[in-house]
Amino acid sequence: MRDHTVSVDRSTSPSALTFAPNFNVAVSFIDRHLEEGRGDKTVVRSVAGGEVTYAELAENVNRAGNALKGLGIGAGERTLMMVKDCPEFYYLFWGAIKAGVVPVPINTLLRAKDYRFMIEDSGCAAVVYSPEFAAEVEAALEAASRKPAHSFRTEGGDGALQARMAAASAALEPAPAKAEDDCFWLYSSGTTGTPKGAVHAHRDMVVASEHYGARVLGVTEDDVCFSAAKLFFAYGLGNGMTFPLWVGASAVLLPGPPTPDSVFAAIESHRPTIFFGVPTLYAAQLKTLESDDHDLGSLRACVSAGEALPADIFRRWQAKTGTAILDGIGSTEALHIFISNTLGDINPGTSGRIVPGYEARVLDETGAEAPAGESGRLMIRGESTAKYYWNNPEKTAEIMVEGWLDTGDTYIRDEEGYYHYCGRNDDMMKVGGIWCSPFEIEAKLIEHPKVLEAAVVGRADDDDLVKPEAFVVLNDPADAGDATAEALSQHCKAGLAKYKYPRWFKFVEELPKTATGKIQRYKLR
Ligand code: 3UK
Repeated sequence: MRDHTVSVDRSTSPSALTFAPNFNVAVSFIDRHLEEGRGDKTVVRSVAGGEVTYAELAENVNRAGNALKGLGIGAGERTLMMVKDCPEFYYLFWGAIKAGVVPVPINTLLRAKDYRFMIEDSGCAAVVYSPEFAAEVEAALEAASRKPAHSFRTEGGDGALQARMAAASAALEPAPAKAEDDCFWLYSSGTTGTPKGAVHAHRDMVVASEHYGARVLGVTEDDVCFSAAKLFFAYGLGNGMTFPLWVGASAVLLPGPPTPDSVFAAIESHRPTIFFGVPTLYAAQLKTLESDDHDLGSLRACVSAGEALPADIFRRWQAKTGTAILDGIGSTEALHIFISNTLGDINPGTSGRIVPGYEARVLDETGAEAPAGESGRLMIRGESTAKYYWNNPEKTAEIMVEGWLDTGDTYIRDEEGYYHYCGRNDDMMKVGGIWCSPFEIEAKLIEHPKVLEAAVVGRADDDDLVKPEAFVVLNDPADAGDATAEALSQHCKAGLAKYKYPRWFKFVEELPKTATGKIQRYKLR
């Protein structure tokens, strides 16, 4: 087999994948398209304006890779990316991989404190960021005890990525690699709330793009993918980049925040065929559709993940738009969706059935497989799962057990093989599809001078979607009331990522606790 190629046999389900012994995945996703004659085809359409062809993409990937190499960033060193959804995300991510550097896309909604942790934990050689995130990223760089040798913006003057790319060579040989070698990381904050770098191999994006993208969604060259979920999430990375690149399709990129209006406008002007959202956004879009009409006629499928899609939202969306929403569960560690509804097999209110190429087990408390209809801990296995957590052998041993991944979710598999989501095994919650740690919000509340103690739990809103609710013990009970609730809400909004502030406050005299003083959040839910 030629270097850097993967053979795909679709005569079986799942597809059989065979990787060349020397396999740098950037060649399959980027350079292959020039050989296959797609050089002049548009690969990226940015809502901010501008289109990129496959030939331009390949050249810019080489330039970005050379820019990193030119700085002396060596094989296996990390480059953190706080980059909005724009062509430079593609250039930097693939340029790094092609040059043997490990890109680490980071959630751009976070704050300096979170970035500081990731900078120190990763021991990165470089941090590259969009100007929009400069205040939080630069504050983190300032505070970090272990600083990267290089930090620069994607755009805006000398020293920015764009300028460095312009000065770099347009030719780059792929760094040697094996399909199982470390390729990129994604930070996940499931389970404990402390971010953990999940280390993914070169083959992982191929596996997820083939098993779920090409086979379940049937993404082809003719599709135009649009993900409201950003590229820095594993979900968005697949939807808005690797799925289209795997089959030679194209992607629409929205650099700003995905609001119902910005998303509808992008769909109407760029006419994607597949749309990827999260339940909270679908609920907000449905509200907008009550008063405004929008043309969603280009869509052949909609996808939802990140948290469970309530059956009611599925039904209202289908009634209003004529298009089904396929709910599927994925994770950062698995890279993408491993249990899903499909266009030919939809069971609203469930996560669907296992994606061919993955295996699932539901385990009871004793570790034995639970019978159909009974709930247990969901474990999954597949070829796209992360190899280990960076710097965290304890969590690796706890969550990645003999090739199986402990999802931290409770599920029921029914007689027909549909998986029903029953909640998390820990106190973590998903808000708008994004991790939210009760501990972090509690710590922020306790900083406020009026607060003695706080406990945060998830509570379902009118759309059946979970948002944080705070139970607060005040130093002076006489302060209880709307004014204090508003002050605490502002305090949280100022110090935490925006989506994390409590939507409801309850002032209580004390919190339920165990004998050892641990808050019993389940009693508050
Ligand atoms: C929860 C769901 C019910 C569940 C993700 C698609 O969400 C993704 O990754 P994360 O690491 O979180 C994983 C956890 O989120 N979850 C995700 N989807 C669903 N719960 N129904 C769903 N459909 O707790 C899971 O363990 O942020 C989603 C593709 C790639 C991803 N990384």
